[in-house]
Amino acid sequence: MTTPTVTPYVKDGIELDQIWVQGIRVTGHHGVYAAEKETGQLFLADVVAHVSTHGAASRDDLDRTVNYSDIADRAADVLGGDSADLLETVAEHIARAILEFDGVHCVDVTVHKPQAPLHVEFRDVMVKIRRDLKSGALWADKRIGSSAGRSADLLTGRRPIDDPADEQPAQPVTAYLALGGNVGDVDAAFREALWELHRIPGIAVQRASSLFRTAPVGGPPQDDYLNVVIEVQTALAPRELLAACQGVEVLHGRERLVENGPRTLDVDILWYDGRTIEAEDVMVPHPRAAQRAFVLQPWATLAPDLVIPGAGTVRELAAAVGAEGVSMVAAQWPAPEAQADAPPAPA
Ligand code: PH2
Ligand code: MG
Ligand code: MG
Repeated sequence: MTTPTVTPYVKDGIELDQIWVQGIRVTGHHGVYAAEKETGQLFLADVVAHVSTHGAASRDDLDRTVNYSDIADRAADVLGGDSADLLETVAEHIARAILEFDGVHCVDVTVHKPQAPLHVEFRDVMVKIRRDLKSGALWADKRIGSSAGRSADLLTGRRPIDDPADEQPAQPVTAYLALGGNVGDVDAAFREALWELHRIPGIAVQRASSLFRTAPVGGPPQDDYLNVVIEVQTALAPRELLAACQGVEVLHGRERLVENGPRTLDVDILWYDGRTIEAEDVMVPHPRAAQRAFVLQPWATLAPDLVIPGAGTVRELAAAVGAEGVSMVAAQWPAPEAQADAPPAPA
């Protein structure tokens, strides 16, 4: 990550010091579109608090400075809190919250929305603001959010874990995702989705399975699906990875009208570091993966020896469910000629 410089803030003729917290990462529900509010996506914030650190340094005393862990908590509370339409609003709320800390005279806040629903390829969208006490004092009486009981661990910078679905891995881990769809140019949507996933901070797409055409399972009468399974390396917690998958679905205009109904793009987590997670919103391994030929047949071309906790290997399960209704349409996917502009090398 490149570290930009931040123009010093001058108070009483003296440049203040800066405390930085970069890449605070939370699933939020901000956006103009209803689907963004409902599904959520990744938001990131960078915060620079302008303070004088001389007093704290001379006495080596945390009470005389601003605890960066508190900065991170307040920013995370706003990112993950009440949904706003605009990034501008989110940035403003973070700035107000940080200015409430004693000793902070000015704050720079950048809010990133790398999965914003745009019509073109892009890397990131961000809004950057500077607010100082002169402007911030207006809101000093407004308390935003609460960080009660959510202080980060000072050594690791991570929050204490009260839910395994929020546990960020110490090192990137392997995960498998299933892609499916049966509306529009699904092959193109899959290839775009690889890019969209790959450019999310904390996800690196590694390999793809063969591509399969599959008869619809469940739901109303509908067209055949295309299905593929991909392998990623991820530094995201399971719930963050889910939000990233759902954000990519939103980019492809996915609407949830009928259960198991036709869709432009479905992205499901199949497997995450061999873990079992049973939260209401995050189930790993995918609860129906071990019964579905449209998942297992592609998966068996990518990771036959992988063990699905509590079920068996992908190869065994694929053999057990059989291949009725599913047929390979491309052993090598994305097609070799499409790979010049594809991010990952397929299997
Ligand atoms: N996804 C479903 C329901 N049914 N059928 C096929 N063939 N492929 C899918 O991806 C699929 C499905 C729910 O996600
Ligand atoms: Mg899904
Ligand atoms: Mg699904």
